[in-house]
Amino acid sequence: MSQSDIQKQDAGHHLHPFTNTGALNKKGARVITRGEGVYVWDEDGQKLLDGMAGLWCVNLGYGRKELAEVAAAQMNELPYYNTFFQTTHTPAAKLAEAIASVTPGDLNHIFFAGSGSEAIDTVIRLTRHYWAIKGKPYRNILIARENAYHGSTIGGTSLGGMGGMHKQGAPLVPNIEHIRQPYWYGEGGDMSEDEFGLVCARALEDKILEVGPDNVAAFVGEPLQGAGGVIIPPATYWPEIQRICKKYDILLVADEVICGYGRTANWFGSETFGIEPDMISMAKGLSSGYLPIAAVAVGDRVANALIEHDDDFNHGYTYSGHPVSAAVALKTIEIMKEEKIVERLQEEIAPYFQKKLRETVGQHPLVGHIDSVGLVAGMALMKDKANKEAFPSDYDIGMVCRDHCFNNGLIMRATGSRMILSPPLVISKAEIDELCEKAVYCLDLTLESAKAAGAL
Ligand code: PXG
Repeated sequence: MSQSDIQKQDAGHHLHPFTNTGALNKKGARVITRGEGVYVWDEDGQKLLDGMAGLWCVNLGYGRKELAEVAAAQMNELPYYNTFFQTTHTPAAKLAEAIASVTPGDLNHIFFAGSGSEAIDTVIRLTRHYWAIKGKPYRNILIARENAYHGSTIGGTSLGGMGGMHKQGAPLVPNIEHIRQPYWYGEGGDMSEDEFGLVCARALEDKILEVGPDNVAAFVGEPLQGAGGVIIPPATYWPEIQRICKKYDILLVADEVICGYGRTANWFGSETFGIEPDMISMAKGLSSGYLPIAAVAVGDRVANALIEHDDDFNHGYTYSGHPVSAAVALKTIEIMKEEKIVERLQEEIAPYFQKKLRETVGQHPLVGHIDSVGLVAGMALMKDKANKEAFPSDYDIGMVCRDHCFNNGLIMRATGSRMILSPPLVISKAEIDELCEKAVYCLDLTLESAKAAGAL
């Protein structure tokens, strides 16, 4: 197959993230050229239903003129100014207030960053700095979970629990510990979901006691693990985590880079799972992915300590609160309110998605289990679902399925042997039907491929 000019330029000069670049260069990257609603098109004119909303972010769908227009207007008015030296600007101030209007509890103080990874670095520095202000600098251990994703900077990599990432670019940031993940279908054995949730949460207490309660700054967790495969914790998990954090006076941080802005059919996953965090990190859906922007919403406890402490917080980014990104994020929040995106999800679209997915994809012989909430789902592909037997590790069933999807008009992401869906929140019922129909067809093709390869 001959490569297009774009593919050749790309192969010649572009180092892709999380990619085996040498292997990709040989076949050429798929070139995506435009998007509209829940669809994108590639260079060959193939229309793809984007079941991943880009990378979990294009929540309002592609082609939103209002977002493009506010960006252009802001670029003409003030394309850049910083928020460092006792200055601010209208988009940053307005956006801080708008974010505070949708965050739960007392998370009313907003620190801006450019990406989710930067927001996580802010979390690491701010939680440690808080305890230093409080006269306890030794409280600097952060606890997170195995198979968590918290970004790809050295801070995000260290806090995340992805083994493959830890191996590259080490040594990592010190004083970060990990506990087991609450993946009931994969690791729950004979335990009930509720029992397993408690066991996994109590791993936090064990870790706190192991390292010493007075050395721990914070626990950080995604309400549901997104990049880890859409691992949704049992109902008992978060209340127990909350109880343990309170007992030992440990800050609780919800990393809502994926869950925030409607993904779980509430503004924030913390509401869905009953978490009362001291901080929330957010990005992606904040601007519907149209421009890079992220933030950490900080509750009164930490914010007041920072405000009352008469000294600079020596932290920030050139693009903290970037005016054009902030204007687009502000418009995104306005559209979400005006179009009642969250209400529509709660009342209509999320229940429809869940039901349809279970009645179609869930019945497929390859699909052992579906984890889903709101408009996000993870499906475990199994060799023998009745006996819960997984595919052998040398057969990458997820990649086989992902390729069939891509070649047949559907974007579905694979994490190991789990297939992931996280479509734009504006998806219609008819588009959900189309998504499920395509997914079943591609699963049929996957089954045939697995048989042909002798993996079944
Ligand atoms: N926290 C969470 C929970 C995330 O999902 C980040 C932090 C980092 O955000 P930035 O903006 O720095 O990428 C993320 C990002 C995947 C995938 O393959 C997921 C993410 C990023 C890239 C790929 O599922 N999540």
